[in-house]
Amino acid sequence: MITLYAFATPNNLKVLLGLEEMGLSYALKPVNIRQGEQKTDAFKALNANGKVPVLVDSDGPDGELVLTESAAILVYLAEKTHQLLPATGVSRIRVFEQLFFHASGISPAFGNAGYFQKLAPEPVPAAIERFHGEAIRLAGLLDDLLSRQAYVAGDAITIADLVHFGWFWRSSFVGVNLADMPHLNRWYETLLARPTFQTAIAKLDGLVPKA
Ligand SMILES: N[C@@H](CCC(=O)N[C@@H](CS)C(=O)NCC(=O)O)C(=O)O
Repeated sequence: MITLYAFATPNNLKVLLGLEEMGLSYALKPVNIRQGEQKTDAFKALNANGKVPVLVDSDGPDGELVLTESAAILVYLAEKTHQLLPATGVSRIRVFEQLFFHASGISPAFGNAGYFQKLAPEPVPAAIERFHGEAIRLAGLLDDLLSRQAYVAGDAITIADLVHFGWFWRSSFVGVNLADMPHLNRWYETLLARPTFQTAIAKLDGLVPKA
């Protein structure tokens, strides 16, 4: 039995996309981060870092497995199901290249670009220039990569596409205009059209309580 603790944000969408793409059955437990539920003692017993997503697999390799970090969760699920991650060779390394590029580059730049433009209590122009500029530059690298191949790690969809998609799903929050990047836009629209992606997005949206 797989349980995913999550809320409607990019890092959580990444894991939901994986669960849907891999055809796994799972229970979804909302953790409302707008109300601070991720900072309760009960939740921090699952993740001392006080963040979602957290995956609990009662049928892990050594018994119950509690796992944090969206990219690590996707690697775990891919290896469990033998899907979306080549078993060996350069094509496998290309997936990890993109996962690390995402975790060290795209994710912090996009998160901070969105924060300083939309959420910061006061304007900090230098921070906007730095993080928004970096978000656009990194998206441009992906646009160039996708001018030569169908997916970010090669010719087949992998978990690397899922992690990048999570943040491009929030590109308007970040201020990255996909219309300016034709190859990235083609990739995004192709993924968005997949029924599994539509299901994951609908389930994620359902985690936000209706006003
Ligand atoms: N590196 C982590 C980041 C997790 C993360 O930042 N989660 C956010 C939501 S996208 C969160 O829980 N924020 C609430 C908080 O920091 O209090 C991952 O990829 O899973």
